[in-house]
Amino acid sequence: MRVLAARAMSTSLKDELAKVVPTEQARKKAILDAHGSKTLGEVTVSQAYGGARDIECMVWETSLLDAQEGIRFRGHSIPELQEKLPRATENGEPLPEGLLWLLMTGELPTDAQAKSVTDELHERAGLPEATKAMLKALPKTVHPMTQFSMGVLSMQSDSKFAKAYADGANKARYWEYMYEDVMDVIAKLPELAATIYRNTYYDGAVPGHDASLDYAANFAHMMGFRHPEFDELMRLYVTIHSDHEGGNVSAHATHLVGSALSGAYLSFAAGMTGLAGPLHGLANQEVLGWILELQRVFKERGLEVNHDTIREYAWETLNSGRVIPGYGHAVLRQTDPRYMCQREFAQKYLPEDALFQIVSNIFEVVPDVLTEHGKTKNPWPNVDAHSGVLLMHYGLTQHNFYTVLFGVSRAMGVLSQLFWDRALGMPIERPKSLTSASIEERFGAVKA
Ligand code: CMX
Repeated sequence: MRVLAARAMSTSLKDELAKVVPTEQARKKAILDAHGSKTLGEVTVSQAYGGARDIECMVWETSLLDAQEGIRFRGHSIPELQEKLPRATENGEPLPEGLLWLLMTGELPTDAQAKSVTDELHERAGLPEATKAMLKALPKTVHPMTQFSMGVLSMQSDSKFAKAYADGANKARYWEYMYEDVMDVIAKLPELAATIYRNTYYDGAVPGHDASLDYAANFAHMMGFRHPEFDELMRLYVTIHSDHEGGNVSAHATHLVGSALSGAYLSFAAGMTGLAGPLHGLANQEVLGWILELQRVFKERGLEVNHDTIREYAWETLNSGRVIPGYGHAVLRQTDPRYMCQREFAQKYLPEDALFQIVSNIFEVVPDVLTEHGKTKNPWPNVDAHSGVLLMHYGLTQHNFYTVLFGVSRAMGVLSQLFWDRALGMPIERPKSLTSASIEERFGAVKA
């Protein structure tokens, strides 16, 4: 009854989108009519070989990254979101449900609108029995991220978009079916992730879904955590990891696969297999591994943790041909604001934590080491350099699970955009590729 009352008071997300979609479709048409033939820039041979860095060739509505300032979600920086989005507690962290409203509609929600998203996600939650059975049957040695992608794929037969397409849906209505899939996937992820967590590290018993809690607190609860500070951490975590414009691997993979009209389950699973790579989302697992190894080696060698010993350890890593995880970025050229807000969380809640002290020491030393090393274009920490220490503090110690948390969050950004891809009628992606021989033919062969 409580849920129904809250819904009646506020506009539902789908009703709001029904108003916004035609406006945005008209806007896209106007932009193309006025500016369609203008150039966004040139592409060099280095960029073709170099991971398409900085080539502006994709439209991504939900967020935009500035190399110096960091990410803005629909125009709002992270500190602004912390101030303006609805929260569960006074002076607490933003509710990810409010962020989802913002990402989808472009407007900050009222408390009632955020609550309507919370309620809608609760109503759509629940894993199919076949998914639970499949996860249970997997060996505990299967990496949690592999389980996560498999779990998402296993639910694809419930795709309302795929069914509507098979039934001959009109293109003009794609967005309605995509909305259904997007909300269903986001709603089911906390239980999927919690089931993987409880199966892999415990006895498989998952605490029951609690619809009286917000999305992040219920997620924490289903993993087996009941600590108000951990709930706040999850709210912050799910909010800040959600989106990082369109070119990163998980976002681009979701968008690319979706362009073939694969629905939200197939597209998001593709994004998650990309997030599972160590240069992308798996870096949060790698960071914790690097810090714990540092602790182990220092203990073995009888070293104390200080700037000199950390500097030496960082050089050992670099000299052995490995990267320092959590540092560097393809686009950012400053400390990631997602790192800074996690640091502020640590300063507020766990200033004396031993691992936090190490992370702070690393922050004071590694940028100088990487600058001296002279290779990386950005010596500053990214989002992954901090999250593990916060999770460890509250007892989430299994660091090969960390990327799954990233994945739950990332769904909000990449699936909001997938919704807009269909609403705006984005076509199948098909950039032009070249061979080395074709480049030599065009510009001249050179002696190797
Ligand atoms: N440690 C050591 N070397 C690094 C480095 C780091 N943290 N970051 C970059 N470099 C090296 C690159 O490996 C590259 O070396 P080569 O020329 O030998 O190939 C050189 O510096 C130039 O790289 P770049 O242009 O500065 O960075 P890229 O855009 O190629 O790569 C990234 C970006 C994030 C993959 C890279 O900085 C990296 O590997 N960082 C460590 C892993 C990490 O933290 N990833 C998480 C990123 C955030 C996320 O997606 O979740």
